[in-house]
Amino acid sequence: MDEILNVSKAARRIRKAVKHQERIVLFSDSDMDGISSILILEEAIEHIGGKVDHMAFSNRERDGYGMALSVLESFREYAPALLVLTDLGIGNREEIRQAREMGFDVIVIDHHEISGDLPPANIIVNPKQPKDPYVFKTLAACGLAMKVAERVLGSKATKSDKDCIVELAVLGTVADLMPLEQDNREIVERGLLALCSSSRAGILELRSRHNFCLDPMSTENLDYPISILGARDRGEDIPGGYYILRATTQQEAKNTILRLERARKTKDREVQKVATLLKERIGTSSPALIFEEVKVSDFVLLGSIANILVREYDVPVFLHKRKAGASVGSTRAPKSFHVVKAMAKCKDLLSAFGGHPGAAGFRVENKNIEKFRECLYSQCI
Ligand SMILES: [Mn+2]
Repeated sequence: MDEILNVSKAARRIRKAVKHQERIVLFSDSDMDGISSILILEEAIEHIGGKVDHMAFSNRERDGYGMALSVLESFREYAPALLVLTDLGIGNREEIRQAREMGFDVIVIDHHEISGDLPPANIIVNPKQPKDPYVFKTLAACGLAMKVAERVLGSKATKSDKDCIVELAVLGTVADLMPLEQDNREIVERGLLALCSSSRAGILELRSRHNFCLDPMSTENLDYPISILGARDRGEDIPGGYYILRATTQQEAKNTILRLERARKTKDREVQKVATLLKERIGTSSPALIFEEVKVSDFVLLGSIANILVREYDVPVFLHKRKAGASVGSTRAPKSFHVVKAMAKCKDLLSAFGGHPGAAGFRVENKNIEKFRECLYSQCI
């Protein structure tokens, strides 16, 4: 069976970087899929005797969608180096062009929809790219990172090495709501078993607080660990989920878990409150599309609020938080509506956008908001 395009090539390039002691920089989205992806690669690199020199996670509220130029600028001191982007990057044409100019070799491991030309990265792993022969297209980024990491480890990888990878991949795959079929089904089956026999301190501590290894094992049991590990950690450069999964003792993991449990409760309250306010605002009208400015403490709450509205009204939902100059937004939609294609039709009005057919993000200058709204509406009537 065909392999996903460039999986082996990416693995060879990473091995080469380790062998020649090149500097390695990893950059990822900060959600569960991104955290899983970065950990899978970092641990594979360490396993073959290498090290990651710098690692960072995107801050969507501050930097928008993908890799911002300001973020790239903060990597400059590491060039020349191998820069690996996971769970983002497929839309960062200009940023990757500049990264190459700075002296980075760039690998993009991303599963987001491709609109327009591919970025000028050295190696791109994304089954959605035109020439990719692989039949199954809907792996999470961590599923792709897993395939690369398994190649990095090579034939010497033991079952326990592979378990360490797949227990991370199941978390990102389930959190990213990937269809649980074919490759993903295998990741889930193996991953649940691996999680439930894991010796990772953070996993043991999570299990001791809330046993998610019930019989029968099911992805629904992962709601608790994912809600903690995938919590967007406001103001933190490195998300707490990363620290929990890297912790060497349960006590070390516990401190972060307690902090994130508190944060989750506060977040849930705010999500419910704002969703209720919006429902009151929309009332009993039956809108073709919901497009609203929302006041929230944190941009990352928009996705959860939009999910509630999609369930309630069954129409595409675009929510944005206004900031000086530009607004950042999050969108969710029922299956019948492709949000990335819809935004692509309005792309001249947007400074950035990208994501999946049913869940994506955007950044729009405040002066263009009304036109953007009209552009979307015109596609819904
Ligand atoms: Mn993802």
